Amino acid sequence: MVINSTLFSVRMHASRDQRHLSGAEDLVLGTEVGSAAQTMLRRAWTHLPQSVSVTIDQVDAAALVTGRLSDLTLASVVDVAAGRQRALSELQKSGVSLLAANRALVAIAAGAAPDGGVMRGAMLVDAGSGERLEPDQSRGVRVTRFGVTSATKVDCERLLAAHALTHHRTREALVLSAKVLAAPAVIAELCWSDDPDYTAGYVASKSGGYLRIPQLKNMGDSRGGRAFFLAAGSDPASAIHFLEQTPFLVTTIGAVHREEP
Ligand code: PML
Repeated sequence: MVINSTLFSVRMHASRDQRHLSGAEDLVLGTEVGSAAQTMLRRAWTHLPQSVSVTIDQVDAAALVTGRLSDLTLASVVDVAAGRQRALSELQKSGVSLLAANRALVAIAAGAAPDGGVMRGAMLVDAGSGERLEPDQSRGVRVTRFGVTSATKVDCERLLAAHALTHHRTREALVLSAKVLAAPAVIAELCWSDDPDYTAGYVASKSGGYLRIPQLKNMGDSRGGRAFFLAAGSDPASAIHFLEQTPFLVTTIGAVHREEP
């Protein structure tokens, strides 16, 4: 892809009874908008939605930031407790205090929205004090306007498949976390899925890359979410602006490593 061509952000959101069911996001050339939207609609339909919205916006070429995927390390843990312990120690290694890491982990495990539900966006957490910094604790901060070039997507899928990582969630989370880690003041991210059939999650950090942890919750649990940790004392405004508005395109893949059990 020629990066100075016009790009469009394509976003899908599917819901039922005001509850989020499925979402997708890409940054594509004008000629790819139709097929990107169709792929997203196909995905939305598998969730039997009541309402689906697809939003298409031309992005500001002058503001485009490009980046690389983090290296992915496959952690080996025996159960959820070990997975969560591993996440806490990885967050501490990346500069997050134990207090902040633990608060975020407990909040995601309990349902981080004020009503105990799953947030659609992410929590913003002060990496020192553990204080929640997002302006709206139900909505959270939504990372949008990001994607990956088609050639890089193919390379990434091939690399991940060689390590038996074939679920779209892994590639999409890697791409999203590349944008998150490029945001001003963000030092790390903790995430696991709210899909009750998907127990994997990750800690991504500027220093340690993307640590994929296969068990961060039990099967059948539909609580999950994301926390972005900001360097202690930082103002969240510029991180929020970057995450929600700045177009970000991944143009290079990273490597994959496997830890010995
Ligand atoms: C989500 O978007 O539902 C979270 C996905 C976490 C992916 C973890 C992985 O497979 O590496």
